[in-house]
Amino acid sequence: MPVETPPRLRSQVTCPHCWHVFSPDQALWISESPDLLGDSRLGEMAQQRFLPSRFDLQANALDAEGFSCTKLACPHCHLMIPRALFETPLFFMSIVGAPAAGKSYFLASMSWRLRKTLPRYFQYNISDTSPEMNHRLQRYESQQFFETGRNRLVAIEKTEVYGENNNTVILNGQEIAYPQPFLFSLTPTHKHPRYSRRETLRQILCLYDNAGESYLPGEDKAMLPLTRHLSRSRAILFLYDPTQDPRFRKVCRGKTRDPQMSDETQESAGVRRSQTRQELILSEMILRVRTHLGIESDSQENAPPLVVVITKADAWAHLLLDSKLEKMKFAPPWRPVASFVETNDSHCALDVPAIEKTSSRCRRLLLKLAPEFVGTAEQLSRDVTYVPVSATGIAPSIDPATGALGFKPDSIHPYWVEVPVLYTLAKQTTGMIPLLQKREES
Ligand SMILES: Nc1nc2c(ncn2[C@@H]2O[C@H](COP(=O)(O)OP(=O)(O)OP(=O)(O)O)[C@@H](O)[C@H]2O)c(=O)[nH]1
Ligand SMILES: [Mg+2]
Ligand SMILES: [Zn+2]
Repeated sequence: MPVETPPRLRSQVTCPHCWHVFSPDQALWISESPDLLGDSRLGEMAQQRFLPSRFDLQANALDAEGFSCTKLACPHCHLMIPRALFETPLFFMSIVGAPAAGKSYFLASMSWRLRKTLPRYFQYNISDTSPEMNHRLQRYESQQFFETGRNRLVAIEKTEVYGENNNTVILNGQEIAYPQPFLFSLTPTHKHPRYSRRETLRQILCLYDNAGESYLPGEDKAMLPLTRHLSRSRAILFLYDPTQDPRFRKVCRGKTRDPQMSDETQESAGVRRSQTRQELILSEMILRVRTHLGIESDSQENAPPLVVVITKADAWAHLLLDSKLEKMKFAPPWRPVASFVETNDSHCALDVPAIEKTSSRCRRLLLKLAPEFVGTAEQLSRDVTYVPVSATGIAPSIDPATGALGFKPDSIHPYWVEVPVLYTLAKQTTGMIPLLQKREES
């Protein structure tokens, strides 16, 4: 067995809560003694934060009562930062979209599928960096995929702008609400072809589940900096929901039973729709990215790549599929490049030409039905990819008792939900996910 060398401390750490960048020696420690309560930023019930002067033999700080402490906190917002962030780079990705575009469903299905796909096909382990911080997402995953065998509908609640999704901090006497980050540690297994360079291949994926309302024009406030992660993002996933576009609803009429595709469906039937058109939300997002990154208004330099994730594909993908693709039914876009006989696993490469071909088809469809959206998207970045996904694989049913939309867990079969993240990791990092560049004609 090779001897593991301990990972090196990073010279700079980015706080996943407030995005403050600091050196590890500025980190605060969180006291353990039950008598040391009260913090200037987090209130009187929070454990005290402190800069240590005494350590135990394991190099853990000792608090004023002599308790050994293990948890660290950000020097700016005082919120807890998992220790893994002091050793592993953070890979931020922003998920943006109108209210009811399908962000929370997408996030839950994506993380559930990544837990399976990454180890099975790409020889990567994925784990919750902090189970406490990922708690809400885990709850969604369990509800959607674990509570099978029950004959009742389940639904993910609407994300509130202000509530359990935020951490509140007092800065200069003002209450500031930051969004709850979700963190996933990605580490290559010993079967990964570049395992010998594993130190450079570890990443912590950082995602947020904002309410759609926080992306509306005028909603980016200093007291509610809920979407400032945009400026840290290595890629932006903009979720476009065709069921919210009357032009898509028109061409899908009679072709799907999804209540969201019906013009007649009212809010009382459980269907939510944004009051603001989706390309206006995209324009607002572009403005925020440019403002926070200091990019000139018409420049594409330094803009992050944009993945337009077209949600609820189960309701509209018939517009895209030719008979060949129809047969493939969104086959996973990766192919084995090596196999391991003893475990029956394989190591796969991402089929980039297949993804790009699907992207071109989606772009053509959007150009036909929503051309202004394509125009706006391609103003931000030269690098725009269109990826269809379905977080559920099926249309929601209306619960006769409550009138709300829901799904039977047994009937949920997502497809392509992990593709936007795999594609981004493959393109933006070196060696994490191999790419199949040239299309092999079949
Ligand atoms: N047909 C279909 N419907 C979906 C899918 N994913 C989500 N929905 C429906 O879309 C609605 C909104 O989904 P959410 O994930 O809550 O939307 P959101 O973007 O998180 O909305 P906010 O929290 O308000 O910002 C839900 O009522 C779901 O029934 C999908 O893959 N297919
Ligand atoms: Mg939501
Ligand atoms: Zn912070």
